[in-house]
Amino acid sequence: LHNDGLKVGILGIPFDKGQPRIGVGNGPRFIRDAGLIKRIQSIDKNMDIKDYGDVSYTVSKDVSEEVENMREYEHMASCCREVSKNVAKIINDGRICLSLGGDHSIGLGTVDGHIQAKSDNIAVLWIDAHADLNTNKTSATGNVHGMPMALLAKELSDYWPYLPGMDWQKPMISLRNIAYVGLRDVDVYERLVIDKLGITAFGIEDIEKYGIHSVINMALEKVDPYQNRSIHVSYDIDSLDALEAPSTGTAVRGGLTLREGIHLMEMVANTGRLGAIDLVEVNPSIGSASDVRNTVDAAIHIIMASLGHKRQGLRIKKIQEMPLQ
Ligand code: B3U
Ligand code: MN
Ligand code: MN
Repeated sequence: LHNDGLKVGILGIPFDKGQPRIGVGNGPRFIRDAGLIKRIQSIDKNMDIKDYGDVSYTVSKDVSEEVENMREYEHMASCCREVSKNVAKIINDGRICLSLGGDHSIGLGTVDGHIQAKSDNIAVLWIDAHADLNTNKTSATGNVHGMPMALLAKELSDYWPYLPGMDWQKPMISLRNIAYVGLRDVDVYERLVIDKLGITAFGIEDIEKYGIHSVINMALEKVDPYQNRSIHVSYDIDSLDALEAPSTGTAVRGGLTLREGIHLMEMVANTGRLGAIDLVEVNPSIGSASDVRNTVDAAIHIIMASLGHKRQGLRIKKIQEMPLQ
């Protein structure tokens, strides 16, 4: 029998201006250099993997205006426009799009591209310690990596001023189609919005209470009730505990274990409807060499689980290779 295998497209997005720390732009290089493609290929030799390289952008004239309390706005807007085009193209090529960040502001571009390619029929799991749901009026930092969800949400479009050079971006996703998992560092206004709009949100205490398996089942039931949507997982590495993934800009203790992160990705892989994954906020300039190694390795494990790698705890390795009696 001919096995076609998954088709995957890799997109590097070395963008670091959504937050103040240098280094996060090197995430794609470190993840690739740790053998990403070889390790993905080891899941299934029939998997068709194509590396589309890194996104580049120039700040165009129409984005040169500043927007209040959005640092490096013109860079984020210009970069995300390119990201969106590239992600849409990769998905239209029939591939699962794996985007390597970069900081999480690029989630605006990746989700937008996925929406364009799948004409709105997508569900988003935002796996993060943070809600990334600030507008420029509520943000205490002005860092745009704390804003992509608010830019994407239909329900919040009235809370933004006119954003020059963002006409390509339609806040098209309804907050009903998104679910948070792993929250534990949420700002006051973000909390208010989550409560007021009834956004599906599983904090770290819910994972404690119900376990990751039930939490993901509940989340998928909410955002993809008819099991017909293309699933977008935007995975912020800081969802993991700071001990598991220390090399990230805003590490928070008390997070997901790597095992929980892997399990949730295995569950998404099992749906057969994964359309796009973002793996963001790996910052190789933070921590020791072994911190960086652990963080990059955690990222690769998460990615592998999303692409069908199965842990072998109770499984016999390759049943078809065992001699028949
Ligand atoms: N909510 C804060 C902090 C933050 C958001 N995302 C990260 N940190 N990684 C903010 O700046 O909006
Ligand atoms: Mn984030
Ligand atoms: Mn985060």
